Formats: sequence, structure tokens, C-alpha cells
Amino acid sequence: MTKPLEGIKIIDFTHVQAGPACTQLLAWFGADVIKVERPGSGDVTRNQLRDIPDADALYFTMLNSNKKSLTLDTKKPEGKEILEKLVRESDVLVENFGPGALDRMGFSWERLNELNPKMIVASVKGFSDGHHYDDLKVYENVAQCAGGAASTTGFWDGPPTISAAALGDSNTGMHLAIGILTALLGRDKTGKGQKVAVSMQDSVLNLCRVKLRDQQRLERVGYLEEYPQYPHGEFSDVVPRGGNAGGGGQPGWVLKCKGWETDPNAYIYFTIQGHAWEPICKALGKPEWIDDPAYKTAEARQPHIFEIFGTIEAWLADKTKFEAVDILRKFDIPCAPVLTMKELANDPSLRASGTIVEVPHKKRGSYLTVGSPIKFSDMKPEVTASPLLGEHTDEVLASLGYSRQDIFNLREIKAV
Ligand code: CAO
Repeated sequence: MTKPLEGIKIIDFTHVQAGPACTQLLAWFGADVIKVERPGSGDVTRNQLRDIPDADALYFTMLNSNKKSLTLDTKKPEGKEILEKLVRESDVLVENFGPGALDRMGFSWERLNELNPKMIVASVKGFSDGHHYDDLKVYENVAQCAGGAASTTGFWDGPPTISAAALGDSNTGMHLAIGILTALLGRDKTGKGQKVAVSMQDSVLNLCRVKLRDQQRLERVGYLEEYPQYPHGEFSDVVPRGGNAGGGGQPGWVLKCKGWETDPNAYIYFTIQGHAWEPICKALGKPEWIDDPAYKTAEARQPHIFEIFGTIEAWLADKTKFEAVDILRKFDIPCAPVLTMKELANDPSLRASGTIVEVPHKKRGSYLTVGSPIKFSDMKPEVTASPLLGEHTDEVLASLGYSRQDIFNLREIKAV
């Protein structure tokens, strides 16, 4: 089966998570992704949090599948020369170095565009160009704080909280992938490459748009009726942390199920959709609530929403999270069990769909990783193992015309 991105050659000058998540996605869809790494050490994540001595860490293997690895010291003249050759024949260069690093290396956008006017140069930085923080180096949690996620996540009586989801890293990588694909389509029309830049702050904020909505509502009316602070608590002039409240127009909360006293994940998320009130009452065995004026409308329910959640928890007390969802699904109520990583790793549906895959690896044996969350009718992306450090150096150099003796000499001077 041919893959849509076959024939697209990508220089993957990325490290850690944000950039590698982007290029991994493009590699799944068929792009020829050559990861350029520093000789001897490579991407820092190869060594981070290792669970098997001498084998690449899962942090690396789970972000670099389907790629080739070329070791290259791009600060040495010989390394620069090789990179220039690669640039001349590639379609995309992706990087997420600290601010200014690529320029210091001698590969500014202007230089890259001069070497190959058709090439797309895609970058991740913490903050966008021209932002007053654009000189900062940024990791995941920094981006979550700068992009509005931390101030709006958690409980009102606790500190700003970081989400476990990689809103700053992988999310930014996904935004960049969309930018690259758009620029490739643009190139088909104009014949020209362009610079594509995504900042982690902007990508986090893009996902926090409902909180920007709430800031404006708060400024206009002084309260937010779907937040737990309403109607009994106080609002200041900034969007508060709403705990587990639903972010849209329907209230929801994480509710305890059977076994919550000993199992920290014996919970479901329950949503009270306005038009589903009748089925909810029927599911809970509370038919008297259906037409009771104190419960009938969303507005009437809001002042005592936690009393309602308490009643639902009493109903859940003798049901596991799975049993509860199996009942509620029959009533068309939007809900789900709170699933652990162990449950997800072993979920047969996720294995069958290719969302979680087991990949054989030369040194690790095999490892579990995420597969493509995007499903196509004409293509099933296959996940292959991440490369060992420099595994494809000889192959890539030979394709650029270097002889075995040249490669030996380059190794002697540690340029590759
Ligand atoms: N050969 C020679 N030098 C290389 C090289 C290679 N193959 N690959 C990288 N380098 C050099 C760079 O040129 C840079 O050198 P100078 O600083 O001397 O110019 C140096 O390695 C370090 O690069 P860096 O600043 O990117 O690395 P860091 O570990 O200090 O910072 C990070 C890491 C992630 C904070 C920073 O890269 C960053 O802010 N990136 C942008 C935002 C981002 O993507 N963050 C997400 C990371 S995932 O959480």
C-alpha cells in the first residue's frame, strides 16, 4: 500500500518531544524522515529515565518510530557540508532547538532558503517570534503555564495545576504537522517553500480557547454559571479553576463508584446533558425528578447541582465504574469510566484499532507505544521501531555520494 507522504524527504533536526512528535506523525504517513543527531550522544531522551540499561529509553522509542538516524556534528565544517547536501535534496527541515541555535550553526532561514528555495523550514519555539519572551527556552510545563492551561486547571483552593496530557509538547508538534502539510500543498501551487513557525504558548492557548471565552463572559456578567463557584461562591476578575466541572453548556463531574475507598480510579465522568434529564432520572430510579420544578430545567438544577451529583454517587455506590457505564450507555448518557494507563495498555479495542501497538526493537525486545490516532479508509499506518543512534549514517551518506573511505575519515574526525 503506498502512503500519501511517500517521496517527501524530511530532515528531522528535532529533540525531546515537541518536534519528534511532529516528525513521527509524518513518518507514519510515509515521509522519509532522517533524524540528525549529535555523534556520541544523540537526542537527550535516548538516555532519560532508562528502564533497561544500555537500551534507548521509552521516552525516545515512543517519539521516534519509523525514522532513520544519521549522526552528524553540524558545528564541524564537514558536518555542515553534509547537511547542506541534504538540504539541497530535501522537502522539509523540522527543528525545535533553543532560540537562535540554528542561526548560530550557520543555518538561518535565509541561508536554508538560498540553499533550497523549495524547502519548507518548520520550527517549534516556546514563544512566537517578536514576543517579549522569545528568548526563553521552554519545556512542557512552562508552556502550560504560559498558555493559560495551568491557571485554569485544578481546584479553586489549590495551586495552578499541570495536565498530564502533553499540551505544550506533542500538541505543538501536531500543530506544526498541520502547518507543514499546508505549506507542502502551498508549494504545489507556488513552487516555493516557506517558513512555518509554531509556538508552544500559542498551541496551548489554542486548546484553552473556551477559557478565553469564559474570561470575556466573566467580564460582561460577573459570574460563570457552569462553574462550581456559582451561585454560592465568589468570582474575581479572572477565570477561576473549576475542578472537574464540564467546560461546555452541560454540567459534569467525576463521581465515585464502588471501591473508590481503596481504588483511586474507581470513578466515572458523568455529564448532565440538558435534553437527557428524563433518561437520567429514569436510569437513577428518580422518576419524580422529571417534572419537579426544582429539577426540571438546567437553571433550576444549578443551585443544587452537587446535591444531584451526591444522589448519583449514592446510586453508583454498589456499581463498579464499568457496570455503571454499561447501565448508563443504555440511556444515552454521555459518560465514561476513568481509565488507568494499565487498563488502556491492555484494552483490546485500542490494540485492534492500532491506537496502541507493540513494536519489536533490536535492543529492547519489544515495546508498547501509541499508533496513529488518525484512521484512514485507504491506509493503515504501520509503526516500526525507532532507530539506534546512527543506525542509518552509512546508508544516508552513501546516498549522498560518500565512499566507504570518506565515511571512515568522517568518523575519525567525529563529524559523523
Ligand atoms: N551537532 C552539533 N551541535 C548540535 C547538534 C548537532 N547535531 N544538535 C544540536 N546541537 C547544538 C545546538 O546547535 C545548540 O548549540 P548552541 O547553543 O551552542 O548554539 C546546542 O546543541 C543546544 O541546543 P538547545 O538550546 O536546543 O538545547 P538545550 O538542551 O539547552 O534546550 C530545549 C532544550 C528543549 C529547552 C530547547 O531546545 C528549546 O527551548 N527548544 C524550543 C522549544 C521546544 O521545542 N521545547 C520542547 C521540548 S520538549 O519538552
